[in-house]
Amino acid sequence: MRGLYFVTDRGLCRRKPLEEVVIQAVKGGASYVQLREKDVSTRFFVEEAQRIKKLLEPYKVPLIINDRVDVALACGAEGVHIGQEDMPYEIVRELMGQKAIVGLSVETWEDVEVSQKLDVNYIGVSPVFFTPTKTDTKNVWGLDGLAKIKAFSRHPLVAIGGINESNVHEVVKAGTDCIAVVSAICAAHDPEAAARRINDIICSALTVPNI
Ligand code: TZP
Ligand code: MG
Repeated sequence: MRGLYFVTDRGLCRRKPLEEVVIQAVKGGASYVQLREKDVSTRFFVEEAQRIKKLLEPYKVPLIINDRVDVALACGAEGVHIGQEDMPYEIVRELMGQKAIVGLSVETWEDVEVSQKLDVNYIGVSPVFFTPTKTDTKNVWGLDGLAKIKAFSRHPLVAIGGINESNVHEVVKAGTDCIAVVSAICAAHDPEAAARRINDIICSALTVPNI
């Protein structure tokens, strides 16, 4: 896991179709897309996931489904992202298979410790900063918390929460491998340009050529 990871939020998309925002984010440099839906029917979620899976194929960008293993399996997604209250990791792995990307959010230090015993593909450090996009979180890690997790964890880190152009450089420098962004892309007037600016900062902070 490396680079920019775009997480969707249909409510923040400024009346643009979600599919359009996803493609713009990818054109701007997102290396992963997570489809996150909290208020749609299962039928809608599956059909949307199937459409987005097809759209992403030419770009070779993996699709990761938030929370719902059934939806991930139904659309053939490359991965699933689970939180501490979702299906237990071992069952997710069993259902998704060894090749799938399985990410797990960590909200407390205990979550970080427990995650070390699991073969997750990454842990989502959630949230790094306060964010109005998701308020039912336990603890804000801050840059110090992120650096502490980096020093301790054997898993790649995906930092999420309140990250935008103005702070992404310092978040990468604190040690994360990957940056997940919702509103800084979804709610931008030009999501492609916003993704490109954020990705450029990530790539220069990682001191690697643009991903
Ligand atoms: N998980 C932890 S914070 C968050 C999620 C899904 C939302 C991040 O949204 P934003 O707009 O990038 O702060
Ligand atoms: Mg969840």
